[in-house]
Amino acid sequence: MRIDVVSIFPEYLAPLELSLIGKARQDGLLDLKVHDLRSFTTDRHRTVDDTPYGGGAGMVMKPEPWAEALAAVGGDAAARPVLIVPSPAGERFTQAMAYELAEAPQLVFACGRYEGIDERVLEWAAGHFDVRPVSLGDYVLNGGEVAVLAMVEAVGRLLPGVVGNPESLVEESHSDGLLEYPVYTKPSSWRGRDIPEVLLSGNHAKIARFRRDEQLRRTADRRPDLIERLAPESLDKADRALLDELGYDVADGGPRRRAEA
Ligand code: 6GU
Repeated sequence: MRIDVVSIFPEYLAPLELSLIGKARQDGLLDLKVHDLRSFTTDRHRTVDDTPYGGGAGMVMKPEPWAEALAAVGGDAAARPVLIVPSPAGERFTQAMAYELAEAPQLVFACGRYEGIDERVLEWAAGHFDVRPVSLGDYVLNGGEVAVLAMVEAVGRLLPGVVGNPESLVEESHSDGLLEYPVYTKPSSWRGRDIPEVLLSGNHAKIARFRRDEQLRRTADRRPDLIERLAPESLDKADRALLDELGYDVADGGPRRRAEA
C-alpha cells in the first residue's frame, strides 16, 4: 500500500518510523511518504492560511497550496485513491473503516490545522479522489496529525505481513462487535489475587465460554451502545441468557436494554 501524508508539521509524523509501522516500511510492505504543505506554496512567506470569509475566529487553510500538494501526491486518479481529511466534523473512524481502507491501493491524508481547509478543495478533490472527512471521536484536536498517527497504525497493522501472527487480529476488541476479554499471565497468584480458575482447567470449551461471558459483561458495562448493535444471529443460547441477566431483552431487532423497574 502507498500512503502519503501532507502536513505543515512533517516532524509530527516521525513516530511512523518506529515499531510495527516503521518495520513495515523497512520491509517494503508500506510505501509511506510525508510531505510539507509549505513546499507547495509560491510566495516568499510560504503562506498556508488566511482569514475566514464571513468573519469569525481563527484562520482557514488556503486552497492553492492544497491543490498543488494533492495534485502532486495523488497518483493515479483512475485508481481512485482515498483522500482522508481528519476533522472533528468527519464521519467516525471505526475498525470496520480500518478494514475497508486497508483494501485501497493508496491513501492520502490531508492534515488541516487552524479552523480547517477551504471547502472548495474537498469539492475539487472529489474529481480525483474518494474524499472521506473522518473523525476519531467527539473531541477536538489542534490538527489532523495525531489522528493520522492513530489511523495509519490502525490500517497499517491490517496489511498482509505487518502483524506477525494474524490470529491476534481475530480475537481483539471490536473484531466481533464486542470489547476484548481480560487477559492474565504468570504468576497465577499475585498480591493476593488469583487468576480465574477456569483458565487453568485445560477445558477449551469452558475457557471459550468464560471469555465470551467476560466480553459481554465488559461491553454491557463500558459500551452498552455496542450491545444494542449486536446482530441477533450472532448470539447463542448462553449469550442470550447472560444478556437477560444483564438487563437486555433479545428480540428479532437485537438486544434492547429493559426499562429500569
Ligand atoms: Cl480526525 N481531527 C481533529 N482535528 N480533531 C479531531 C479528530 C480529527 N478526531 C477527533 N477530534
